[in-house]
Amino acid sequence: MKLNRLTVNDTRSARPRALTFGRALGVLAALLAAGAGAAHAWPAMNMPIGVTVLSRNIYRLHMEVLWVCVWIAVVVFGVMITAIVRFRHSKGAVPDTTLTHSTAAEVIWTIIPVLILVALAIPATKSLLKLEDMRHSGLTIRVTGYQWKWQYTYLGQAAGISFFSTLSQDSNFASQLHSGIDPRSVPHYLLSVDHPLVIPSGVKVRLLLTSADVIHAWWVPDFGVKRSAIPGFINDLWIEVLPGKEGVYRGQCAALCGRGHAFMPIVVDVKTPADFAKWVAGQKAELKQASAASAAAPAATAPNEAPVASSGAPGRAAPPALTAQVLD
Ligand SMILES: [Cu+2]
Repeated sequence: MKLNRLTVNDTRSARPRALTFGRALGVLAALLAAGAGAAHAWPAMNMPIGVTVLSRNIYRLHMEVLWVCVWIAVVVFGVMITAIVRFRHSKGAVPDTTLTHSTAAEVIWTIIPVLILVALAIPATKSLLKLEDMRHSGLTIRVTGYQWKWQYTYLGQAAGISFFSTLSQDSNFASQLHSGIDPRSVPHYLLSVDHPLVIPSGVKVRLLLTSADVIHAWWVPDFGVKRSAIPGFINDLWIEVLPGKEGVYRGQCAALCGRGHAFMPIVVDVKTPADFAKWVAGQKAELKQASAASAAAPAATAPNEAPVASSGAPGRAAPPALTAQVLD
């Protein structure tokens, strides 16, 4: 498009137009800067950075792509606004009807986006490959979804430890009709369990996910992972919580799995490797005690203890009456 110079008939001064053009660019720049700045400065608006190797990797990729998008927006909208303001009809511009095709322009506007996409695809592919790389894990845990609870069965060095993780009693009581309990008074309402999954920090933990009934999904936002637990299939994912980020992290089942879908939260207690080793030793001692007691009196099996390496239906004792009423 050619710009026709202003004619003498145009009596408007150039100053107000210059101000309008400058103001438009200023507003655009301010909006872009505010948007990009907010993504950094206001974590609530952005995706969580997380505490694992993978979540940090995903966040870094997300920010790289965001900045590429910001700069594309600056260039594209900048050119568009410049064209709209400077080459407007009221300023005397007339369309150039002679330019109907330009091979050079087409090559340029094809090659530049292709190069940008290739540049983005390289780190994205690296992250995807990393997500799927299950090698060299230090601990493997089988996770089985049930309507509506999770079972965690440790393999390898912690083999023998297996338990169910169900909604905590206080959330369970408060969730019932006419309970008279204000859910806001319950800490971590619907996000707390009786037995959290316990894992060590600084160790690559591989989770094998499956389900005993319908499709569930294991999702902890701070870990940057979510994967379906499908009956008859084994999916896997890995978590490596960064040292120094020990603590309790919460998530939920992320697949609509029935009436009690909202009542099967996920809680993960991340311990230092030394504390995790102590926890494993304690659990094994309890198991030994429980099996000795059950050998002496089979009816006295501790509640919430599932048989080791069990398959099919869980062998846990009947849950408390209230839990059974709500979650059966
Ligand atoms: Cu579920």
